[in-house]
Amino acid sequence: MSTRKTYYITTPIYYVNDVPHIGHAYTSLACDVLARFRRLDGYDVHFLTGTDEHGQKVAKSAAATGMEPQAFCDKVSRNFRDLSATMMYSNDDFIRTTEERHARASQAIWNALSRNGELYLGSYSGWYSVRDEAFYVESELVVGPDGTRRAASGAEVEWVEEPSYFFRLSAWRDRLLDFYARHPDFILPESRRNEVISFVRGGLLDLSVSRTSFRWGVPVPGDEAHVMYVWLDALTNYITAVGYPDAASPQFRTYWPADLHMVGKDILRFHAVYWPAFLMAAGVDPPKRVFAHGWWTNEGQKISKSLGNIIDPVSLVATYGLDPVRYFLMREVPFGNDGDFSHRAMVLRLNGDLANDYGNLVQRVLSLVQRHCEARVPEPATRARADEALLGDAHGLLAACRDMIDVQSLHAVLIRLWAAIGQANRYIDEQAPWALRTSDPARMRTVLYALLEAIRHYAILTQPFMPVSSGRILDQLGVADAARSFAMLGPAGALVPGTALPPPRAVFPRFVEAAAQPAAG
Ligand code: ME8
Repeated sequence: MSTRKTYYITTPIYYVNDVPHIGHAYTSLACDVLARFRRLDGYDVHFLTGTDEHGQKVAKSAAATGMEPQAFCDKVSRNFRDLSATMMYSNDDFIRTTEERHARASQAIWNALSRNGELYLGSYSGWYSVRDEAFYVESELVVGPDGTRRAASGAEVEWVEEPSYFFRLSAWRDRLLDFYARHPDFILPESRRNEVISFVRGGLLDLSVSRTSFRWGVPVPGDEAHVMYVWLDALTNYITAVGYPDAASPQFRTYWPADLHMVGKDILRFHAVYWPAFLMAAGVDPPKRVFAHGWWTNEGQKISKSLGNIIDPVSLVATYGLDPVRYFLMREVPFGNDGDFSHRAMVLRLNGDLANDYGNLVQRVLSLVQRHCEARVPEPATRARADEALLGDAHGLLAACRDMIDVQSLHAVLIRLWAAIGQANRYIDEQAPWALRTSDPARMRTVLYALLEAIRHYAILTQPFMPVSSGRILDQLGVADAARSFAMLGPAGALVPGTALPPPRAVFPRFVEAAAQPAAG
């Protein structure tokens, strides 16, 4: 078992009914940033993502293509794996719910629930939405002008009557409320926590946890006419991946309970109500936190297949580059809020924050060092007050960023880092090292050294967000791979005067709009 601090973080497992879009890319990206940050900060991280492959929705999508469900899942799941590579996610595992390890874990949690008297056989008659894979009571539905009932999500519902096992969720109301009270930061952001608490306070109905009208799922142990409800199966992935039901396994003991389940706000109820109830009922500790982030729209419109406005992360990366896309998604919207993707906003961030603020700073400093310090890290003399202020700020960044990472305030980390970059830009303008070349070369070297050191801090701390570009900056500063962790911030990893530096190359090119095609004729 690891003696280091551990951090187990998960994305939702995505349905294989669809190609990955910006929404999926976003959730996984947030997790990747958090995982990379914790790794650089010395944690033993386990970062899990994967695909949700059972249930009626996937079965129907497979049938529509004429493929066997498993072959269909294999094909679509591959797209999500490929997305990990495109976006450079650093996940340690990729789980698929059609894997053998998962059938074993799902049946084990079922057996634990059954043993503990938490399940009973009955019959479900009520509304079901295949799109949401959720049961709804009449009062949750809205009747549209055309007379059809829909869930609040807009999904169509159908009437279902079938034998079903139920989980005694109604009996968990007070224990859940007590759990939320004892763990005030189990659900973030706080507004979402309040929504969940008022939902649970309103009373819970027993939950149907098996289906009999189709076969694409994990068979219920001992009653194979039933398959497990896809959400019970899907949520279990988080413990499958760390070795459940082998609770004594080193992996389970090291990583469970998970530190963070990252989800979109659409699936908070499943994670913050059903999941802790299932776990406590099965005798397993609940996770430490569920964070529900907001929803992306495209140029002001809801993203949907039927509107044909799905944003493909692969083409986004092809257009703007990987790191600019990663930066934009994490910076543009306060993490937790809804956000809108637009080309204009993307270009503003790319040319403003990246090319002008960060890129120019690095380029200016490295070019001066190249020209006036014989392409070597200069030897600093005694620091002036302005140098102390610049470096003091750089040295304080890690503690500030950590506090924000602790509450998943990802945009705030970038705002803080760009405040530092802004300070460095003002410092270089005020100190004007280019003007000191002949009048006071020792002072010029001190200023450039302070700037190189400040940039080293920024580049180490931007690594979780922009791994490629930050790496290129660190290459140009002559920082060895082993000296890029957070332990090397501050004086520990200070640049060594005399180190030879390669010729500078711009890291953040400006985005130039393709010239309009001349009109024909
Ligand atoms: O719900 N904006 O899978 P799913 C932001 N299989 N995030 C978005 C988004 C958008 N427009 N669209 C999707 C499922 N997402 C279940 C999960 S977990 C045990 C099972 C993201 O493929 C967001 O994270 O429908 C949302 O919660 C998730 O994709 C839903 O993915």
